[in-house]
Amino acid sequence: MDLQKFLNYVQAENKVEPKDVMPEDYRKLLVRQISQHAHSEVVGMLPEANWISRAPSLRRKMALLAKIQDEAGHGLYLYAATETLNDGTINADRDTTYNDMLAGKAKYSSIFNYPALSWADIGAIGWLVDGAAIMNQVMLMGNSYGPYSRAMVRICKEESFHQRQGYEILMTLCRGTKEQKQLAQEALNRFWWAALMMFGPNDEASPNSQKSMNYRVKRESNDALRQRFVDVTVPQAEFLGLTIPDKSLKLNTETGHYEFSELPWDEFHEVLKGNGPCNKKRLETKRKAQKENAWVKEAAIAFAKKQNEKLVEN
Ligand code: BYC
Repeated sequence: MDLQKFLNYVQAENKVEPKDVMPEDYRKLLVRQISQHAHSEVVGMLPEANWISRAPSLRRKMALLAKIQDEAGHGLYLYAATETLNDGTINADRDTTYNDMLAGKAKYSSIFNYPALSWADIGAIGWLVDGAAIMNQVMLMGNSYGPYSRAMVRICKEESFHQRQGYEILMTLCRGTKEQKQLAQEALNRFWWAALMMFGPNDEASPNSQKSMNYRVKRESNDALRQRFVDVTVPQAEFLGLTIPDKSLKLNTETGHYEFSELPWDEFHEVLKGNGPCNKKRLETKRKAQKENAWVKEAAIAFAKKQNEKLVEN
């Protein structure tokens, strides 16, 4: 495999497809990132699912249910995209990657290790978490691996509904009573730093960035995307009448960008090590669901086998 030829190919904006020859470390990087992305989608359903039965109206419940179902769909697209990278040397099938996550060997986004404590948190998740995810995923639509890039196009369309759903919940709370507005402010306080950490470590502390950029998986750096997110989100908070919980936040009129405080990186590393507020609970919930729902998978496999046998007979 001529590495330089491959780099020239992806850097000229060509797409790599599953059966194409590709460097082993490109394949590995993709399996790591796409499967972790898939895990984030399915673990990300948990904090919100906790509020389905407590949504304040039927309309809110329907919108939340639809959003959570979308996340399951995103997980499916992404596990399917990961499986296209199975080549006999790297095992990228769904059971393997999923079990790596259940065993705590594979990561999922740090943000889903925080609890959703009030209804306003559901608004903050849509506005900030889906908002941050869109910022990252719009960039990923242009990544060099065909199946990942196409999955991103579809996912981004759905994410923009999710973001608006969250913002609208907060807009309603902010136009409500003093207590409702206070709930919205507390949700922003809880989710602001955790949302900024979704973009990953600072560029100089990001071991995967350089390779990922060379291979055109990442198109922009962690810090560049984080800055863009802050720049678009601060005016949205002002419109809601909420205060970003960062005393150092200020607009630099020369650059046109907001300057903000250093992130709480110790907390980020603790969450990645499994010591966040909900890491253990999230994995326990997923392990329990896998055990209790194993019969569904067995029934689906038995049904598919029967259908195949019928096809062969005819
Ligand atoms: N959380 O070298 P770096 C959603 C890890 S779900 C946990 O910068 P990279 C939604 C990183 O993996 C959408 N781990 O890495 C669903 C690496 O460790 P490994 C979620 C993190 O890959 C339901 C190490 O730190 N979006 O929208 O170049 C409800 C060093 O980092 C995090 C995605 O999954 C983190 N925040 O860049 C609502 C996007 N940050 O793997 C909403 C896809 C870093 O070497 N992923 N790490 O052991 C990416 O774009 C990139 O993987 C990242 C990190 C930007 C996250």
